[in-house]
Amino acid sequence: AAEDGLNAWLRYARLPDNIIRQAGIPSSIVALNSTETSPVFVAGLELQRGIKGALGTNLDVAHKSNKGSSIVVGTVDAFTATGGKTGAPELEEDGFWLDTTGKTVQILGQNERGALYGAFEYLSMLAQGNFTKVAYATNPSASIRWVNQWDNMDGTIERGYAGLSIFFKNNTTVANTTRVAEYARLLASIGINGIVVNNVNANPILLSDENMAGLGKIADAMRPWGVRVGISLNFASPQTLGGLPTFDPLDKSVVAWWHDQTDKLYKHVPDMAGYLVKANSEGQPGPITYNRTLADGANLFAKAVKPYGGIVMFRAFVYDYQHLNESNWKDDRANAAVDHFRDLDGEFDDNIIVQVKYGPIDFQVREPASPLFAHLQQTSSAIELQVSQEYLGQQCHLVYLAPLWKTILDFDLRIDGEKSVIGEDVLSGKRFNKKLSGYAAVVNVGQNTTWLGTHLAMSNLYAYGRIAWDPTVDEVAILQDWTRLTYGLNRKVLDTITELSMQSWVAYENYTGNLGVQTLTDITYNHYGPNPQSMDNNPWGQWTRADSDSIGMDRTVWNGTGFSGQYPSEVAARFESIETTPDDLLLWFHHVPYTHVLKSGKTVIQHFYDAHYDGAETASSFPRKWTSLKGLVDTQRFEEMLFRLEYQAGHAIVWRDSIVQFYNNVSGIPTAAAA
Ligand code: GCW
Repeated sequence: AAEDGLNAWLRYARLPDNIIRQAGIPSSIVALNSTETSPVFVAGLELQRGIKGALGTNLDVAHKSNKGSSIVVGTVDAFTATGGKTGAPELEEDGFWLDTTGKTVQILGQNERGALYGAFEYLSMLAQGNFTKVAYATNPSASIRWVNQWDNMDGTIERGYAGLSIFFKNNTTVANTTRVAEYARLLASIGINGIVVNNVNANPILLSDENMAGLGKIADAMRPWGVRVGISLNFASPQTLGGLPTFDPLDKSVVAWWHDQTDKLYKHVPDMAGYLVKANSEGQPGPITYNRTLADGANLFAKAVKPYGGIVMFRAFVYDYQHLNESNWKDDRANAAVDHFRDLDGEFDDNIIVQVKYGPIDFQVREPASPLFAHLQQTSSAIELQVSQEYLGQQCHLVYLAPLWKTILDFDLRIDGEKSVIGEDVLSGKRFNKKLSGYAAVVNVGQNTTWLGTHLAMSNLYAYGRIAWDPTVDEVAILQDWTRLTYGLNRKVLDTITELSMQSWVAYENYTGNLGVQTLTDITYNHYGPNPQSMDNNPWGQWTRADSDSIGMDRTVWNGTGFSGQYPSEVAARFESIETTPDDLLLWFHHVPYTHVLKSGKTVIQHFYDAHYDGAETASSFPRKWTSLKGLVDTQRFEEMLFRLEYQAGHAIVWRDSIVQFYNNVSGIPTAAAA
């Protein structure tokens, strides 16, 4: 069973015989590359494994075209070089053509990575018992589809909820890279092409000679799966590790030191994807220490990796927690990213991508989209999502995140009055004509055999990859693909997991923080459990400004922090006024009395009360609904999930009562309908 867990959605469980009979697939596999470490070679083996598992048929893998009917996987170029004829159109990088209509199944990639993705897509169909004849090309929406691990060198993981690191221990890289390769396989199956393996709060020790060699081994394990490795850097390394007197990014010795480190890294990892940098945020060192700009800092690394084709993901999550003061009505951490980056547009080298958290604060249960995307017109950008449920129940609560991400990706920023939907137009690079753009997600898998600590949490990783490939994809459809691949074809299982998952984010929002007030979780330490009192007077700038008669952050231009003015004019005008701000973001943008009447007709305070009862009620239905799957899901997963869902139902009550009581005490307004 542990092994099944590690296979996640790539279990290839045997289909029922009556379904297998309809398969009608070719009788051999041809993988058009015989180099064992190549993605196409690996794709051949994966096809063999998947078909054996799902259909019970043993197919041989050859590496040269044969005359009979076969499943051919390779690049378009390799295929046509052997005289193959294909209807494949011009493909983009990592794209592929899948044609199952002929006697030969064609899985042809623009590059080898694309061919591997095509093989996974074909297998996904087969494993779901879908033998429809198809012929289509698909290309990724964006070139950057990465995950970020927040793994520390000592083997712990920041905001990791699934055990210790699969990459590091005792300040070195692990010797056994089996799990690393298995992770790469999962990532490849959802189109992920890059990974940053260490925490953005980076330990310079990763740059020791021994660890660079270890990174080489990690990259070797992931390369066959088309996943390129990158690392997070600590800005002060020239001083703390290199022994230089300074880490000023414009100092010649510092520049030389970084170039030297980069050259050494590329000896070990010749295809290293690049660097990720968190600078001048939450105590991390950065260029501002020397009165240099963030662009000066980013450009230093960009120049070092440029000759190797590497890129720099530079995080926009920059704010100074030592200077936020709630007694100042105009202070607002939400302003920080745009304040820091607005004037730097145009100053970044072309191999730099500014990586922007989806909302202006920090992975809250509901946030408006970051306005920074509208200001990065000459600069490439990527969105940062979080598969790790840091503020969203830490994998102890079922929260399917795709619907939350969609509220951001589907949002139209109306930049300069033109359609500028974040996923489709901005992150695709189309709006500002960028080749480098896309997605990063904090994932934090660990040694736990479920990868994320609990079975259903993996739908989030799966959905992330599918959305990065195509942000317009339907969140229910991808959830159901994942469910069939992970739990089989039983209709009741499918319906139940769909129902629970699709209710889960709404429920979580209901029993945690409503109306855009943020998650109301503990902010000082672990970001888990109810702690509304910690949401004010903290130095982190995550405030609600709850007093005895009113609540919410006034982020208007006319009377507040001015944050709403960071959006392009149409959107700014909408959020500036209470009338046009949607209820679910009301307290994000406005400070109102508890008795303020929402568009729904309820008062703010009554909405809080009712939502908490509703949310807890929904959560309490989860274990009951899951129980109805007894016998339809294997015992281990059935029991383990039931345990989690029962816990969630109980914790939702704790949440409900804490929040209701807290606001009842603060406001003195009784709950009208809750009883
Ligand atoms: O929200 C905070 C997290 C930190 C994290 C930081 C960041 C890696 O609580 O743990 O540090 O965000 O994204 O840099």
